[in-house]
Amino acid sequence: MRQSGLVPLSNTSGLRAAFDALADAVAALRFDLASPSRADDRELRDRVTQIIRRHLRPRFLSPEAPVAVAVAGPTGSGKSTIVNSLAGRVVSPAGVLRPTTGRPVVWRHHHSLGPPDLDDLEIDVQLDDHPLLRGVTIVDTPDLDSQVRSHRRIAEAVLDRVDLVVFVTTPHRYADAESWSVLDALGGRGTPIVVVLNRATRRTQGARIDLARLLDRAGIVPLGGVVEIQEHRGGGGDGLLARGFVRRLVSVLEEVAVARGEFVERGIEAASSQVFSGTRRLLTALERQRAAVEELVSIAAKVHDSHLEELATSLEHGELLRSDVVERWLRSRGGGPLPGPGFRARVGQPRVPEELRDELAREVTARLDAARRATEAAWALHPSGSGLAPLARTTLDEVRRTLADRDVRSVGRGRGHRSPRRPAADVLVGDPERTTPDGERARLLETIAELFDRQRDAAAAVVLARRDPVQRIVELQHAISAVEARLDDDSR
Ligand SMILES: Nc1nc2c(ncn2[C@@H]2O[C@H](COP(=O)(O)OP(=O)(O)OP(=O)(O)O)[C@@H](O)[C@H]2O)c(=O)[nH]1
Ligand SMILES: [Mg+2]
Repeated sequence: MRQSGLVPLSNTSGLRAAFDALADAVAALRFDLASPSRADDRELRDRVTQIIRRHLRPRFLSPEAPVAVAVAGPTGSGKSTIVNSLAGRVVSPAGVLRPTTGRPVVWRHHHSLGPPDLDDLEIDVQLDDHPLLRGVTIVDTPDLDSQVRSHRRIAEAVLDRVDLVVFVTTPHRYADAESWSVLDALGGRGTPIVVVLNRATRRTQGARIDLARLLDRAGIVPLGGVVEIQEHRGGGGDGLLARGFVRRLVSVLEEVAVARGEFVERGIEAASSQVFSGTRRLLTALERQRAAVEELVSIAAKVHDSHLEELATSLEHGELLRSDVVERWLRSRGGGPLPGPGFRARVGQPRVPEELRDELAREVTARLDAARRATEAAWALHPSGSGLAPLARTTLDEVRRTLADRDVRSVGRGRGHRSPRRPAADVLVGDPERTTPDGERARLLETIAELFDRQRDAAAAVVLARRDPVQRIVELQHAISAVEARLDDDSR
């Protein structure tokens, strides 16, 4: 699968269509089968879909729109203060309570359209005619690390849809794990990053050097190096930093605005790389799902096989029916011998005597039910076994009908057939005086096995109903190949 490549911005309609088809194929995945990774798999599905629909698509439609920039970082690092200071007015209220910013604030030019598409999120929009906004649109985001977990999700959704990230941290927070999991992810997909060390003082030189070292180790080359903003004391009532504090950041953003096209392309590449790696992980998750389905189906098959085997053994030993029923039947026949090899069942006459037929049906039904319950119990122990629909019971009625049907039919087939037919009765009561009527037993077992097979297939259907259809997986593979082919064609 493709990593990344140059994405030309002229004539992107074919590429856009290929990405749209990929988004549809990804969005169609259900991940209905339970699994330890299901929540993550679904989140990844939604994320990949959103990156295509809300980053790539709007960018292909508005290639000329400003570079989309997110300001992100830990709570209280001064993100909102910095955005306000760039604007020269309060566009995103800053505060002493943590966390402060709960929803993204988009600061953009009056006339700018296009990315980032945040229509599915609750946002505030601040329109302005600040000269910086001709080249960049800036989004202040909620924190990545406060108690309010939803903030991180919202911030990451924004990060997925911008071309560049201004990461704001402080000498106290720069090494936090939360920050680094985001920085590593951004670095991994190649998103350009501006790193701001806010509230720097003469005593925090060591922090700046250490931060630069950590970035270097992570393979991240921040635009303009580590941009320091000095700690200010007090300040105006509106909490804005004096111009001089953000001068360096302004000039980095102006350079970004000048090289707009390059950053837009890098944004597309980062998003594409995220889509490719995300799709790869989804395909792996589907492979895991396929394996789990196979295991669950094979559990049902094994349980049914072993129950059928037990039944066959009981039958062989003449112990399938309850002994009191058998004795009652033998007594009712006056203790006479069982119909032997000379017995000829009349055409259409069932070979299992009526008195035994009901008991046989009851016993087979009970064994089927035991197999059903054992299947459910074994499934419950499997990581993907929860949430499956309950298995339908094979009813006594169905068992009766099937046994009677085969019984009469097999005799019926004997029309004009002169050879003596062994009755099923001695198979059932297992008269030890007789030679074992193997053929007869096999015939009866075959009918019972048919009932077990039917129930086992129904169990498999319950599992298969929760799997993503094979067709969907094929569509996904085709869609990703089509995007790759497009990118290869276009970059040639
Ligand atoms: N004294 C001083 N306070 C600052 C400085 N920078 C930011 N602050 C204060 O730090 C607090 C947090 O600033 P915010 O801009 O709200 O921080 P944030 O990163 O947007 O925080 P969240 O919205 O919670 O993610 C505010 O009370 C700011 O006034 C500074 O350089 N000096
Ligand atoms: Mg804020």
